[in-house]
Amino acid sequence: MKLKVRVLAAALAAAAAAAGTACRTAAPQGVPQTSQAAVQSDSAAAEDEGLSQPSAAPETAAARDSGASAAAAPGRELPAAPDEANPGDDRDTDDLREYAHGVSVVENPVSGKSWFIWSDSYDSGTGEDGSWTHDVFWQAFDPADPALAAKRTLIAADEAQEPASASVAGDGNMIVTFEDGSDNGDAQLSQRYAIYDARGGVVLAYPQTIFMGGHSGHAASTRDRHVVFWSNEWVDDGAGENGLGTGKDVYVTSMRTDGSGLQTLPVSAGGEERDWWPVLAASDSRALLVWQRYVPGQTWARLCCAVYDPVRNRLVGDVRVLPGVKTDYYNYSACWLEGQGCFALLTTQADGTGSILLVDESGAVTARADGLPPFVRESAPAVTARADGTAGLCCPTAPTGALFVTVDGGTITPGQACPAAYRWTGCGTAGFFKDSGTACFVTLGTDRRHLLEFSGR
Ligand SMILES: [Ca+2]
Ligand SMILES: [Ca+2]
Repeated sequence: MKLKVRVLAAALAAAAAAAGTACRTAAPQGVPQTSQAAVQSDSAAAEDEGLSQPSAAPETAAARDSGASAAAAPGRELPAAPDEANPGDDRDTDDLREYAHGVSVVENPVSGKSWFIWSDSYDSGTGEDGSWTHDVFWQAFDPADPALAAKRTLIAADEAQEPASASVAGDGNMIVTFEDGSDNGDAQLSQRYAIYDARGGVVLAYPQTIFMGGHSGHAASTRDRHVVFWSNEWVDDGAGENGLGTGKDVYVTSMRTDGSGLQTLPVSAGGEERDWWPVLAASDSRALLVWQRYVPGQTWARLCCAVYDPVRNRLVGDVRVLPGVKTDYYNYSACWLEGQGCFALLTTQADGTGSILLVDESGAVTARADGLPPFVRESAPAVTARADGTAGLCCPTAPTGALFVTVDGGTITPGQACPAAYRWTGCGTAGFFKDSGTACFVTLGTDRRHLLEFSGR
């Protein structure tokens, strides 16, 4: 049975919105000119309709004056209280991931199809014994005109399959991986996956198992390999977030895009270090592995990273413990910046500020920006390679809004800070650029998905 082994941190302190230039006032199509951020939610009705059925009309979250703080933004939408969102559902609310956990945006380079892939238990609820029930769902979307539509079941099994994490390789084959509470015998959990082709056909059907007992894994794909970074074992001694313990070791597994040639490497295993919550990003040929390392007596973690070569199944250089980073538990992400030749690592530090580090393919930290607004737990920024050669990022900021950032030749420049009414959860958020100046995010609320849009630079 999969219970709440990890609990969401106390809500991030509502740090004042970072000073920044106002967002461009030009509104996205279909949104009133007063809007700087549009919010669309998939209503329960939309969930009952066919895949191509348009979702409910977008609701507008408007901040009427440029530079207005999020707190002052009128007309905002906030998630309903959990007990309102789920009438008759007695799920407790200390860990919102009980409702939904893990979302990826996958844009297939071969078929041109794009999907949202995520885990939720919106309809299935929580078992009477408290066990989670998430299944994995998907929805196709048009990146140039994204909209929420009815969800379709990708993988359903007993207990919970979460957090879903998906990525696509150069030939269009896609891996979907998650921690699986189903059918594990004494192991209780396992890291499992399935592989699909460019059109969504099954290449390797669920359940494929990476490791019995494995948990918390995430996926990224190079041109010709899928990479899953996962954790093993749990140390339950009252340490870690809300006293629920920590993971112990982290391993990486890679395979060809059809799932053959599976190989595993211990990244940090054994020893005294307690390493967990492994996330990653991939370039054409390498993956940046990022995880947290427990610091005894503290309520923050060290952030560790390593670059992995999935063809040779070895690390490029050593494991690095990033100096001067005291990360808020679970609050970091990584992405590859096409055209810049580096990864970006985003983290929220224990003092409530955000940091971005650039890491090259050999694992060296080449640039760093601190003192940024805090980022949203379990959020992946939207990333674009601009025509002028720079990389544009749009990063969800806690508790609301988003920050545009430009990376150019090793320089990290914060751009516009965009207010919004929607209050992010830590359940999972994934971004993409709709056009060069508009970032969109699919994000998991307590009873439905939401789609948000920010215009700026
Ligand atoms: Ca399930
Ligand atoms: Ca260890």
